[in-house]
Amino acid sequence: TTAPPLSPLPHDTEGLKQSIRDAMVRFVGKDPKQATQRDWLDATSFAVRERMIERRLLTRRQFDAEDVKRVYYLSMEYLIGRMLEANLRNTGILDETREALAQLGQDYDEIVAWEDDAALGNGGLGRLAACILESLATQGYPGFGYGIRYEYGMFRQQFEPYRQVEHPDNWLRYGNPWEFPRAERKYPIRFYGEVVEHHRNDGSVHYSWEDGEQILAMAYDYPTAGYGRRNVNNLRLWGAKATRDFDLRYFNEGDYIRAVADKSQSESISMVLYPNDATAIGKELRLKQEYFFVAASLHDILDRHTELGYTLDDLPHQVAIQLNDTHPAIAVAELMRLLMDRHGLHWARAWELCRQVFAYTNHTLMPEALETWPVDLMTRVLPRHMQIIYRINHEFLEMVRRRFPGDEERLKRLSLIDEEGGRNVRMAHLAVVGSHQINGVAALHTELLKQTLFADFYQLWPERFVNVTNGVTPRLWMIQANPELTEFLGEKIGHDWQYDLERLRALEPWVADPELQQKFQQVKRKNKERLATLVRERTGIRIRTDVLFDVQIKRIHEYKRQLLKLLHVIELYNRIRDGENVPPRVVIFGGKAAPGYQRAKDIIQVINEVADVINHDPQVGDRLKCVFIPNYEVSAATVIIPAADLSEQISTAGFEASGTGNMKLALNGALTVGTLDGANIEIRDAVGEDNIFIFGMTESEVVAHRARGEVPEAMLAGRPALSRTVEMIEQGYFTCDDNATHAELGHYLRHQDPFFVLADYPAYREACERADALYAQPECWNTAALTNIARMGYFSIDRTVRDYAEKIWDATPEPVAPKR
Ligand code: 26Q
Repeated sequence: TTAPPLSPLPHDTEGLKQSIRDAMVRFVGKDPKQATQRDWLDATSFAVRERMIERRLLTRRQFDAEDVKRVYYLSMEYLIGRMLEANLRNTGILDETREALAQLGQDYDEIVAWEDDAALGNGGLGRLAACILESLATQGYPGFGYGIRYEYGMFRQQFEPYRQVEHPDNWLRYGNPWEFPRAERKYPIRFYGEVVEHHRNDGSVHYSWEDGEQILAMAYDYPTAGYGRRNVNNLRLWGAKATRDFDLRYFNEGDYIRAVADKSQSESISMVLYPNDATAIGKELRLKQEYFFVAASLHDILDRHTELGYTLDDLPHQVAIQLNDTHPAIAVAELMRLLMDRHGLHWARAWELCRQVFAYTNHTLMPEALETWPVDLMTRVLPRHMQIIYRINHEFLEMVRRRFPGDEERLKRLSLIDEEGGRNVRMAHLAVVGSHQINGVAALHTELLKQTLFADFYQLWPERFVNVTNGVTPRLWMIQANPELTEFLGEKIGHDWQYDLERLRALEPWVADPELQQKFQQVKRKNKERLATLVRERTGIRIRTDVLFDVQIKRIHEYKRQLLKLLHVIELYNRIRDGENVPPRVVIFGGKAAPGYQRAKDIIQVINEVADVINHDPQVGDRLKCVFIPNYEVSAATVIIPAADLSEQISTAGFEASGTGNMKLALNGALTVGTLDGANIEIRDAVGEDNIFIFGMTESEVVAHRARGEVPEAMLAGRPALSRTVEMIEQGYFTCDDNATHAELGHYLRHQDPFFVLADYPAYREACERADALYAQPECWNTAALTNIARMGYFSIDRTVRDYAEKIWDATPEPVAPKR
């Protein structure tokens, strides 16, 4: 088949203006005179999407014509944020479109703000997936995302007035101009049913999976544009659709209402994102979601592979599949099933291919976040997969037995089935044995994986474990979020850093330059004003912009220790009321608690109550403000991060796999106050000890401290200020109606404190004081901040993606056109 020639669309202001006007009539169906701002958003989006899809087809043609290896990223989450501005920027028509809208009498900034965030993810893991896709396209890799088209993304957070309440995120309510529904790309996905054995004449046994229920997975494509290149890749999200069988089954019985109800029941698979980011839940619907998108994606990948004329033997040369945590790990069993039951391969050959294709990224060491599925549940929902998992386990444990004869304990530790407390499938073990490479997301994290969680596997296959330190995309987190700093950098060192972030180093000779520092300070101030406006609009609180902005933005979790920051805030409050001259600051929190995570929700409530007391105390005035910005999301992050002076990265050492907010904040010239955890360690190595405030127990000190088993309360001895703070919480000083929650939280700190908030507090307070002291010397502070920016090159997602390409995928970039 010959592809039709494409007539290129104009990319200048006049041409864009025409396209937007046309789209208003042809797609939105409105006279521009009647159009609302949302209509302008839609019309503009259509004009951009036309230009992207054109490049998408050209990119595909080139990949198809050449013998490229394709990389598939399987992730349950993509935390993308707003798409219009990102697509305009990466397509290279942002300025022209802004001008076109102005000529049409519209304000660009107001228009883009109408778009809902695509919040198809919880936090770090989902945002990393979005950054990786953007970088794959920017660097010209043939890399494609697969995921779920949740109809409801991450819930919206409100405070009523202190407690978190969740509201559904109906982001598709008004339609979505960015997606291309592919009605012809529908795959049937089976659940339940049973496995039938077939005995052939040659004595071989074959299996088929039959009956049960089927639903359809339908493709929705989201083009993903590279920055400064013509490459446009694809993110394919699957939506659940009922099969026609559904109708017939009940229509014949005349039960029409039930038929329609069952239809919508089966379509609920892709209805909602599970809002848990640190605790695995054993819900049947979650398992069905995982299998649903994995089965559809693998079917699609194999179809494309054969359509392109390749054989199964070519699979490892043409295809790499990256598993984003264990959420898609059932893919290992599914590919085995397809290769054997559908394509007739023998076990050994199928297993060889599988192992060469898959690689697995781990994002957590926390036991409660590790996925396991009850064997009973898996047997019922995915009977053939359970069978295959048993066989994988059998072959694997036989191998272990040969290498470590008589070591029964080792077999138990390594088994894919956890036999303690009911039988459960360990998805991480399935992912490890099914992959040729396993990676952690920061140096410390990978070392801990090797020494603890996967120690036995590391002993078997040391060569399979590699580190790939996370990164962030400078396109969103610098160019888009911080246009003023981008311009400032452009004036001083040009624009090369946008493609090669290491080139930020060119800034180093000038970090102490007074003129440059003054400009930097002006940029920060403008960004603070932008944030102050957002804070006023969302909370009614007025904050000054001439003081230190101290920011902790991330999911709420005990191990991330928002409580440590809160104790410090309360101590500052006490010192102000005691008449001490405390340096002024604004403390900003943002982040969501999983709806079922009571402790995290209590922490939010208490922070809000403490903030309310402080913010209304006339004795405090504007020397201290504390703000919890509701509904922290990607679009809010792009306003908060450029305004930050201090970046709070204060997790208990050994618990934060990497962190990526730490990188975004440092890139925008915030100094980190942080523990030696996750990527903080590598950030310290990059920026130097003098340009970061490190404090607290190291990972091994945490282990030793825990082993001593001291009561947390003992940490209060000889610490009157800290004791007073804890007492104020437990005595309900900050609440008028909910003493119970405060008393409970106080008790928790005194008697449980599983993440050593009290033990690390003195060191933390001291680190905050070092920060205050440096902030009092603006030249020193600005030098350190600019040095942070200059040395953040390593934390570009482009470096991360190249590491994956070289260490794991063996993939090479295929740029469609040189940089424009
Ligand atoms: C699992 C089973 C059932 C329901 C939900 C889940 C689930 C969902 C999301 C478990 C974990 C997550 C998300 C984890 C996550 O975001 N981890 C973060 O990943 C970042 C990127 O590598 C790291 O920087 C962070 O340190 C890590 O916490």
